Amino acid sequence: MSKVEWYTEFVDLNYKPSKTDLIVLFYFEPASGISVNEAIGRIASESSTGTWTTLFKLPSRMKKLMATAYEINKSGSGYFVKVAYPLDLWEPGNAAQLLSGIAGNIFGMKALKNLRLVDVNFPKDYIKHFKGPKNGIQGIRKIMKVKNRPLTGAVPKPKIGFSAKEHAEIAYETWIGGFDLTKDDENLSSTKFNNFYQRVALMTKMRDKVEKETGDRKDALINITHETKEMEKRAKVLHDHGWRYAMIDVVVSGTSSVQTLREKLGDYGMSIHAHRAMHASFDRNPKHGITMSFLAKLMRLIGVDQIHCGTAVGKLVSPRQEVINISNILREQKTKSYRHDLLDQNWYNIKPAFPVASGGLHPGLVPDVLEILGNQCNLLVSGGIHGHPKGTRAGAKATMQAIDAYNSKISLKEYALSHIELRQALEKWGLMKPM
Ligand code: CAP
Ligand code: MG
Repeated sequence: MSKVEWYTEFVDLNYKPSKTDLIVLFYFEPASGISVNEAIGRIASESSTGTWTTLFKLPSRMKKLMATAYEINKSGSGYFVKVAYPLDLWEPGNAAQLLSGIAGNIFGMKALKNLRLVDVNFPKDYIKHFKGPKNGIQGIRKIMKVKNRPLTGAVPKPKIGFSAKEHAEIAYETWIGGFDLTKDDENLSSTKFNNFYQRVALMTKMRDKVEKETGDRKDALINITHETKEMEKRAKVLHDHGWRYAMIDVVVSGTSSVQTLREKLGDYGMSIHAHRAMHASFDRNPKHGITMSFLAKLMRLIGVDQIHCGTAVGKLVSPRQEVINISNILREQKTKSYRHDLLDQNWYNIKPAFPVASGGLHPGLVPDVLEILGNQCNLLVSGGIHGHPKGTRAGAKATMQAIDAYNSKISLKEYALSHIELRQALEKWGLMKPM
């Protein structure tokens, strides 16, 4: 039978990528009966110009658009492979089209038992078509007037069910306890018991009250997630009420709406807080899906100012090395490659973004998280303040005391001797790591 497949034409183990190639690192396991070469040929082919069979007509210019699988490394029961993509494959500034290519059909190929998109190196000529964060780390610190410590925030808990009035009252307690931010939860948008527009109005009154009482900058991560036109409308309402952030659930909203809102919020000078709800549906399995570090990289490129990175010690799965990788990708101007988990990345003029540690945190875990992330992060401690024996305000104070203790290089135990709210928090939770 004549040769009907041409996958192996997408493999060249001696290929040297050009500086304009976009490089993708995949982990894969071939299905039984499929050779490594056939597997990597399929990955490179199906994510660029190929299909399953040789074609009647193949204009010679197509060769210039073919991806090339060029470097393989064995790892456990699978392999890592690097694939180089000619830049002309990718529409400038179109994140959704990139995902349709490198994270599309290839995940469904029968020839692969597992496939994981690990990381991407974006060349300068690709990066230059994206805005990156509007304010970034330095810009946010200037706006919020917070210098050398993490910014702190909390979500009212239970995560949904409060009226707009109750929500604003809890925000007041959170802010007066010393926190910078009050955050909507990922599943709060506008409900009959907590209408978005009413919440904004009441939160604005409370913010102005606390800013007057404390002289500190206070703000909120108010969730505008919805259909894109409504998101733009809600962004304008936040801007008109003097808010400096908007929150978007970026995975469920999709890269296209995040790009649209980056334009709109950028015009208002506002920062984007990116919640990553649904990420664990594709990043948790170490053998299949898409890494959180790639999602974080793509979101920094599009232009969120901060995104959740996990905690390594909290209630949600977030391996320590992954938290470190994500925070490096978000904060550094030049990310160094690490084993097979990370490719080099020069960010050129793209501003750094804040990693956000959240999920099962309480004052007793603050040193563990700051050990990993340092002060250049956001700490969201929600159940960990609203569950304090003396309530929200005391819980926020206890968390701020734990941060001060860490930065003064004093143990929590010693610091708690002279700080009652921290002592009360340690009496309830100690150093427990919630499951
Ligand atoms: C945390 C949280 C956050 C998760 C998100 C929640 O509340 O508000 O959404 O942290 O996870 O709903 O669970 P607690 P991640 O502080 O009370 O746990 O940050 O890993 O994306
Ligand atoms: Mg939440």
